[in-house]
This record gives sequence, C-alpha cells and structure tokens, in this order.
Amino acid sequence: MKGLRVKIVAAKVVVTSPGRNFVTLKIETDEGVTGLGDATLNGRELAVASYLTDHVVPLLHGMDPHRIEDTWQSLYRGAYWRRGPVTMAAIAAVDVALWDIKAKVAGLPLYQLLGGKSRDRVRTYGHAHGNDLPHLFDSVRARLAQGYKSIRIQTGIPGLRKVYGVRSTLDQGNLPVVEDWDTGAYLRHVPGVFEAVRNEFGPELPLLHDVHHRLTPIQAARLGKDLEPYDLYWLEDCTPAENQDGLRLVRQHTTTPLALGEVFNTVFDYQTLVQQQLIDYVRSSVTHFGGVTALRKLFDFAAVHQIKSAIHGPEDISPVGMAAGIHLDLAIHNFGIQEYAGYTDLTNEVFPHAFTFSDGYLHPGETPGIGVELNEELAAAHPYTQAYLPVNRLHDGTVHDW
Ligand code: EZ4
Ligand code: CO
Repeated sequence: MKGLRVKIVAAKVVVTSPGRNFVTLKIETDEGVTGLGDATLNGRELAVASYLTDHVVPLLHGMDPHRIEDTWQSLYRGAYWRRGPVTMAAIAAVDVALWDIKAKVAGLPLYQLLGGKSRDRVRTYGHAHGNDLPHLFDSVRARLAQGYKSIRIQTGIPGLRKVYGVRSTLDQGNLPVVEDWDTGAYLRHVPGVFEAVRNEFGPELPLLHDVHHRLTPIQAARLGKDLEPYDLYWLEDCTPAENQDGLRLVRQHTTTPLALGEVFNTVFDYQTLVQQQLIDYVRSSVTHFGGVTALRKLFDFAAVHQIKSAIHGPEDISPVGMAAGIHLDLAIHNFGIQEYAGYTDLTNEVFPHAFTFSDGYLHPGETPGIGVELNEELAAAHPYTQAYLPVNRLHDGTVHDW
C-alpha cells in the first residue's frame, strides 16, 4: 500500500499571531504526505516552539511516522524529565501530526481510525458573559442566535472591575493585565445571577459556570450547594485541583456536577479524581495532554468510572488542536460536551479546516487526516506578538489564582 513505507524528511515549527499566538508543527515525509500538530501554550508559546525546534525536531528525521505509540513513549520516557505543560504540548504536536499523516495515508478522516463514529455530531457549549444582568442576557441571546444549545455563564461581581476568565483586547500587550478579586463578594453574588438567568431563559437551557481555580474546597462546597436550585450542567475548576483530595470535601456537600482539568497534562493529575469519582467531566484538550494517544487513554480510564469527556475549547487552542479533539469527540462512547469558542475569520484563513459548526453542533468533516491546513504565507504575514494571560490580585495586593 502506498504510504506505508514513508519516512519523515523534515519538520518545522510555525509561530503565527492572526490576533493571538498559535504554535504549529508541520511534519513532512518523503512521499509528500504532511501532518500538522498544535503546540500552543497561551502566554508561554516560545518555550514550546524551542522545545520542539531545538530538542524534538532533530529526533524526527528519518523516523517511521506510522509508529505513533512508540514515538509517544520515546518522547515521554526518553526526555527523562516527565510531564509539565511545555513537554506535553510538544509531544501533543508530534502525536497529532503523526495521526494526521496516518489517516491521510489511509485515505480516511481521523475519527475512522479511532473506531468510527459513535454519534452523528458533536454537541458544544458557548460562552456568555456580562458585567450586569442586561448585558449578560444580551450575550446569552447572541449565543442562542448562533445556534448554541448549552451556555457558560460568567458574570461581573459588584466591586470588581472586570468579568474574569474572559478575553479582552488587553490580553495582547507587553505585560500582564492585573485584575482584582474578592471571594466573599463572588460567593454572595453568583447564586442570584443564576436565579435571574433561570427566570429569564427557563429550566431547560443547560448552563455551565467556570470558577477558574479561585476557591478553597469548603468555599467550593458552599457554592455548589447554593447553585443546586439552578440545576447547572457543571461547575468547572472550582478549586486549584493539584490537591486532588480536596475535591472529596466538595463532593460530600453538593450534587452540582463537577468538571475539572483543563490545565492538567497527564493521567496522573486525575488519578484520585477519577478513581474515586470525585468529578463528572474531564476537561483536558488534545493540545495540552500529549495528543490524541494520551487523551484517548484518559477518556477510557474515565469511562470505567462513568465520567465523561468535555474537551477544553478556548480560542487559544488552534484549529489544528480543535480538529483533533472533534475527531475524538465523534468516536468515543463517553463523550459529554465540547467547548467551542469559535475563531476569527483571519484565524480560519490561516488554518482552513474541514470541521464545521452549525446549530450548536460540530462535525469534523470527511477530509482524510484531521482536515486542517496551514496557509504558511498568511501565517508569516502575522508574526509572533508578545502576550501574557492576566494576573489576579486581592484588594490588599496578594496574588490570587486567575
Ligand atoms: O481561560 O484557555 O474553560 N475555558 C477557560 C479558558 C482559559 C484559557 C487560558 O488560556 O477557562 O478560556
Ligand atoms: Co475553564
């Protein structure tokens, strides 16, 4: 069969900023088949670019791109220094590029190699936010008009300057924007917002909320309990869950479903959470978790404990990483929901893609591979721009989780 004896002859990293930074690995083979992988790590992009260019690309030359599992293991174990977002984003880029090549050689969209489809389309949720209720309601209506069937609600808090966890134009600048935080004000305000949203939009609309790691377990337990009357689809990243055991306390106090893990890099970060069923959704993305190979294993581990997938899908994961995730979403049985923030027109031009969004659902398309291309000329016209995520401080100046 053509393409079974291909060898990697070149690999390069492209960093482009069509509005925000994306890191893409392109692997080329001697028969002309190429593969793309996403290695974007928001705010630390060049560290991953260097990890790939300086340390991984020299290892790829002459390799058999079909040996995906072996390549994954050799990059993970061979580095000796394990885990971490930079390493795992770099491994993810190689892994996805190799899956892209294998699927192109097979002449099949990637989801077919992952077992074929388990559903016809992939349910998504979108983002609504507003500093006050009228703005929040307008934002929810705008998402509903786009077709979204499930909506994440983020709200301004009286006394705080800005809605957190939401992109602003200030994100792209020379130094991090400083935001402010008050846990007491937040805990007092949020339940009333959900009551108002329920009153306005009715009981059926699935609502989600992201806490962005800002609470302690006992605070999160209280919030989960206070939100029970409003029937959330989930409460996300309620604590900084490096302390996995902390979730037990949250769990003991509330039946609000819990989602967690967008910043995690390996299955070990989830070990207690999954084995003891302390959460309901795992939030890792292909890009930050070592690729399709590793994320598939996490989802299978989660399935044993009746936990579902909920791939992280902000606009800082490139369409390459997004596409790989959508193929997985279509294929696995324990799919939950896919976050989809959408992309600007310029980003879609830099990364033309086969996946489509309509009526609140995504589909990966039927193009062989992951179905994404890179317009290198346009990418080069929009070079890397230094940018940081915000930092967060309490009113007395103490740094808090953002
Ligand atoms: O703030 O990806 O659930 N989604 C999120 C994201 C994160 C960004 C950080 O780079 O929390 O929007
Ligand atoms: Co989140």
